[in-house]
Amino acid sequence: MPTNLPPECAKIEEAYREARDLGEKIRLLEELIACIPKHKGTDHLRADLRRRLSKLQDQSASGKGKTRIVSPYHIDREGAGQVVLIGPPNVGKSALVATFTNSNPEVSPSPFSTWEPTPGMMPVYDTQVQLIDTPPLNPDYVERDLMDLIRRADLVLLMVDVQADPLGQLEESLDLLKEYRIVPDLRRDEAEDPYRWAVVPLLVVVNKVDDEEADILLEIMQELMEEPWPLLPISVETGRGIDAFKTAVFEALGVVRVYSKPPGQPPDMSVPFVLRQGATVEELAGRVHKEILERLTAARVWGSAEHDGQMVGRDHVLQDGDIVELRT
Ligand SMILES: Nc1nc2c(ncn2[C@@H]2O[C@H](COP(=O)(O)OP(=O)(O)OP(=O)(O)O)[C@@H](O)[C@H]2O)c(=O)[nH]1
Ligand SMILES: [Mg+2]
Repeated sequence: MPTNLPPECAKIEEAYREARDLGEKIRLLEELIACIPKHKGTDHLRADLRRRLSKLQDQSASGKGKTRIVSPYHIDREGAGQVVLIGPPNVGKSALVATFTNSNPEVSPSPFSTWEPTPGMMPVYDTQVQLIDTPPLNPDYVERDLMDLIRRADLVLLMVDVQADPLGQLEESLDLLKEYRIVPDLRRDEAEDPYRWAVVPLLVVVNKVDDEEADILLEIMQELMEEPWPLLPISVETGRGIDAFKTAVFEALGVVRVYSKPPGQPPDMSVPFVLRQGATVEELAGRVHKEILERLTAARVWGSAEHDGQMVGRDHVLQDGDIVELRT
């Protein structure tokens, strides 16, 4: 919610958010734009709202508006997990998604260039992780749907710029999340009411650590840091730290890859089943086929069992890289 809008605009804004009818949304957005005082401080906000308006007008012209409006922030989870990339303007969020996934959000030297979330799939090992680029965190205009996306995420990556004021960016971003009752797991004690607050797994990505000179900035950041934030230093531009970044993201998702093998045949090593850590043979069977789950008697496991091909029961806990032959 814009914190510095005149009260009459805030009311229109509220109504705009609540509206589910496209015509109504367009009318309220036009009213909102007219209401906002025109000065330099509101430039970005007004530009952002005008872009939204033109998008809604396009939708209306193409006739899509007869159905309910689906928020662009409702993104179906795909692959090994949904990772939401957030942070202040201009830190390189879109650059990361554009460089390491199959999607291509706009990258720009000027801040506030992204105004809509864009998901892409990032290959990690032999799986794909869903990485979502988002508009910058902006205390003047918070999209509630973005906060909901963050709450639902399997993992949140908060990106800061080592060449700017990374610790300031970190604190400001966390303050904003806290206003919306979201805290990172490192600060779970700050969640006042476990039912209304969301505790999210969060890693801090420090971008633009391009070279040795930038390493010094990173060291300074680490020295000044008062909490043990899990830092992932990278440079999207030069590719430094990217492999370690991908590995850390995969590990933080808390999943394992398991390969299934039909009896008497070699395993299919091309596409693993991705299960949560702690998942059992039974859960794998359910994933492969409902019928297999019903008829499952035992399984042979290569990897986490004491010896290769050992017979295990339904509740054997699988490990990353296991090969499993399900017996029915
Ligand atoms: N030196 C350096 N510049 C980078 C790096 N990654 C991105 N940039 C530049 O930083 C600027 C901002 O990049 P974006 O990806 O548009 O940043 P963003 O976080 O998506 O910005 P908003 O959409 O405004 O929130 C662009 O000029 C990029 O080329 C990096 O690793 N090193
Ligand atoms: Mg962007």
